Amino acid sequence: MAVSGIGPYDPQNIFAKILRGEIPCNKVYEDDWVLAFHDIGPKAPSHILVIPKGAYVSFADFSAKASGEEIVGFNRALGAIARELGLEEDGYRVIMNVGPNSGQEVPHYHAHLLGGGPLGALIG
Ligand code: DGP
Repeated sequence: MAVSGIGPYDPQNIFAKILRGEIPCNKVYEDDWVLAFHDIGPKAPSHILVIPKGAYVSFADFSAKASGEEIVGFNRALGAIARELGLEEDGYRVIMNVGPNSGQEVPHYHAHLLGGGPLGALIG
């Protein structure tokens, strides 16, 4: 079900459960700021979800409320994961869905990191 990108945070959302270890995931990276794991329904040869450890509904919520340390930590980790997975040479795409128009399904901020093969043009 589509959700608002800025509504109250639901601690029972599926990614909150993954963060608490209540539901398993195929983890690729973890540090103080983020957890990264394989998407359950990959849309590219490599499709990783990178989520902050803090409770944010979406990019809109995160960009407005997270501390500078959290924002830097998240973005540095996102870039490092792409590098470590070998996605930089041929390129990759990062997508953050926010709210109903985007089709955001899980109300915990996440970046989709897509690569490992041609992705097709979204724009242009
Ligand atoms: P979005 O539409 O941006 O909210 O994307 C949510 C993504 O989360 C979607 O690509 C499927 C993925 N997903 C949903 N439930 C699970 C889960 O339990 N485990 C994993 N690994 N991915 C999930």
